[in-house]
Amino acid sequence: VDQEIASQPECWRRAAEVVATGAAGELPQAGERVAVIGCGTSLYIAQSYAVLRERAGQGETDAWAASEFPTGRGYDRVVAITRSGTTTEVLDALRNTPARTVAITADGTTPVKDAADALIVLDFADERSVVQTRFATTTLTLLRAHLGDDVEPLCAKAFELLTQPLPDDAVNRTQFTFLGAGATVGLANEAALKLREAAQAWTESYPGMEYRHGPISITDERSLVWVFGPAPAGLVDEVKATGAAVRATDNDAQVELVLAQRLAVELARARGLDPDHPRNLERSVIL
Ligand code: F1P
Repeated sequence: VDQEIASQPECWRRAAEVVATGAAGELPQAGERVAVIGCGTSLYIAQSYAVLRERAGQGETDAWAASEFPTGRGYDRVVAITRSGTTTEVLDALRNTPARTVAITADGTTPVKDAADALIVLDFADERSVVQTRFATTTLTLLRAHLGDDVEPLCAKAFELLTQPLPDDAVNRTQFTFLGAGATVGLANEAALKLREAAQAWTESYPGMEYRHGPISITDERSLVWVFGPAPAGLVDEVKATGAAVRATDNDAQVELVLAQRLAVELARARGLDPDHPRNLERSVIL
């Protein structure tokens, strides 16, 4: 997983090339009503992209856990994210929707190739670790590049964070809460999932404003509260008053996620766990 984490800036550049060369032509057109579906990590990337696309004025965009996808709803296009291309709920949703479908996957030889109308294969971002890191962020980069985002500054910042120290004393904390807003909520969810999967850590994630409505009660001096994207006014002071450590920066949340991935790995090793093979989890969940 270390190498997979470290190779992210390079993979992001390649994703931008995929878009530049027109190979992502099946991604949604402006004005289409779009659903983005996935499970676990792939769902959280879908959540982030849905907000980005809608805020970019490209059209109504909803993210769904594939298991909850209302197949009868009138979407113009469904975008499925699935590294393995074998996840049962994703395949079922693709087979049952009347909408035009495109799947983003790491392996174009799996059942998703028949379930989706079109495929975008990011094989260069595939992974050996069960825990997803670079496939997820490379998919998000592809989608962001398609919306017109400049990928290069993200790569440069990610390179920096690959060697930066982890947040102070983070490895010794016992509770981790990730907060986001808008497009960063999905990334906060993904960071929390990384620590859960790799390190069996107690993690939570919320929209920053929602966290104030109850979840802050679990925060104390053993917690690290990590804000992805701009912090809502007053939040950092409220968290500090609990005694928790807070990390809030101006960094793009996708780049902060890289640091959170590194924390997940370090935390796993500090706890004597193998970050590549989480308890009770396989590369693909097939039901
Ligand atoms: C997604 C998934 C992840 C999980 C783990 C295994 O599958 O189940 O949610 O965290 O990494 O894969 P996929 O549909 O993207 O292959």
